[in-house]
Amino acid sequence: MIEPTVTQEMGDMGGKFFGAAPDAKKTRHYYIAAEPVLWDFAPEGKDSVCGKLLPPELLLHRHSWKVRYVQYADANFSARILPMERLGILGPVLRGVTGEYLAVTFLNRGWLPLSMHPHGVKYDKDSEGSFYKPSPGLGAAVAPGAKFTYVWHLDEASAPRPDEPSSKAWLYHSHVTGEEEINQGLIGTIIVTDPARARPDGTPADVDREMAALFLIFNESSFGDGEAEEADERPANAPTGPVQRTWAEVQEIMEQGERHTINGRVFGNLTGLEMNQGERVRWYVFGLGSEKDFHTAHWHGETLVENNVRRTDVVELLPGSMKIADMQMNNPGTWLLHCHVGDHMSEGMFTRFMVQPKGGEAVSREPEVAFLGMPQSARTLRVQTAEVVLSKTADRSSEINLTGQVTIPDPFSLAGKEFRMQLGQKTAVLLTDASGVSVTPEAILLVKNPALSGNGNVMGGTLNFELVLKGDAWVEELRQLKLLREDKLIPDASVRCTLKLGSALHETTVVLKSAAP
Ligand SMILES: [Cu+2]
Repeated sequence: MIEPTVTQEMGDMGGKFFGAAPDAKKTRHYYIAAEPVLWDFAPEGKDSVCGKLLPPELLLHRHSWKVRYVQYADANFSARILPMERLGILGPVLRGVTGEYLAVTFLNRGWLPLSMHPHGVKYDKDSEGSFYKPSPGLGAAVAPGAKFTYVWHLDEASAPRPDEPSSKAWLYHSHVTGEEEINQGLIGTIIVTDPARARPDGTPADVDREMAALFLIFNESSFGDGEAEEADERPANAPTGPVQRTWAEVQEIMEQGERHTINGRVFGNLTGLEMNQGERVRWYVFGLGSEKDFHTAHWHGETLVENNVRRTDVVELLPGSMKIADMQMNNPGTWLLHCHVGDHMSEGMFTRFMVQPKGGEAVSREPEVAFLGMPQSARTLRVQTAEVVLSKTADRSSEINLTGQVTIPDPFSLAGKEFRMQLGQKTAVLLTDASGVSVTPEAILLVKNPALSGNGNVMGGTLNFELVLKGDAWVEELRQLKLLREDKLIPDASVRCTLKLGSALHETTVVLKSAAP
């Protein structure tokens, strides 16, 4: 058991870079907590790529308790940022341009000392986030409940060289002990962009979209490498006691517990890899894990240029690899992305990416934000549809139908919690029962979480809802906001929407659409 370097009682002793606060104008502040999450390796519950059932072992053990890096909107650590679907288990993307600082306030909500250790960037000993002798820094082992602000400098030595692509990605991960924390899911990435080749918002100017893919075999067997090696040293037919197992038995158990993932998902269950024909897409590709983790990422349908040097459709990855490959989307369709190592592929290390044809049907749902870790993706509330039904008959009232997502502390009990939605100046206050339903004369709320359990606990930090705002008073509010003209919505009508849930305030802009007649 490691003695923490920072405890809750000490408060946040970080925030410095070699003894001084970094220049505030050049600093981007992030709030990241490590939190227990019940992770689902295959949320669809099937292999829709091959049209098959999942293997029995996986069907039985689709979920595992993981500890993940979760981003919050501010220092209150109450409003979670909605994770991007395509990142899967990867933590929040932290980014900046060369010369900037990242200040990362880390809160450990796990049960063991944890840390954040970055690759590539410049840090002093306290912000290294790694525990080893002699004299580990303050951020080396943050105790459960404790906070520490790491400061990392995106200096020249962390930046892309002129002959490299305009942005590069580094891994960060917990590094108190090492491997087990990565297997827990404590992994994320830092993107550094060359300002000479960046847009004003700091995104690389020569690409239109970013993707990230981590190839990693998670070990869910509860055996570490130690047990496997110990069994290795035993003669094949040595007598085994109740605890001692033969090499073959250990191998069997280890293999049953392997999850061959891309971003923590298996058998095509990583979704959100959507792009458009004509776009230039940058892939940040990573490998991590142990001696079985040699992977060959292979894309169907398109080729890539790796690191500005060679054209390929396979990127080789060893544990700890961080590679960049650019793809010009010329070939619309749905294509496979998989590891080309035979048994990894058959164990589920594959998914699909979608290239939408130009001028074709729009994607069925709101496409994800093009760049990773940008403010417009840092949302805690997302309203996916907002339909306005304007009734002209007396027997039916007008209504606004909303569907959306909001993040909540994990786990969270719905019963008796106020759901306070404000549109313009008008507010609906709803108190749900344990089944997630609330009905008032002015609104109906339905919480739609598959994991909603009998006592009204929502797991997983994301709450999906349907909300009907009933009555002409809501339409009157839209009229006050000048969003109606001659009893029709004006084009591109949008309204500010805030939701208070518990102590957290969530905000977003909602684009209103007229319901089909
Ligand atoms: Cu592989």
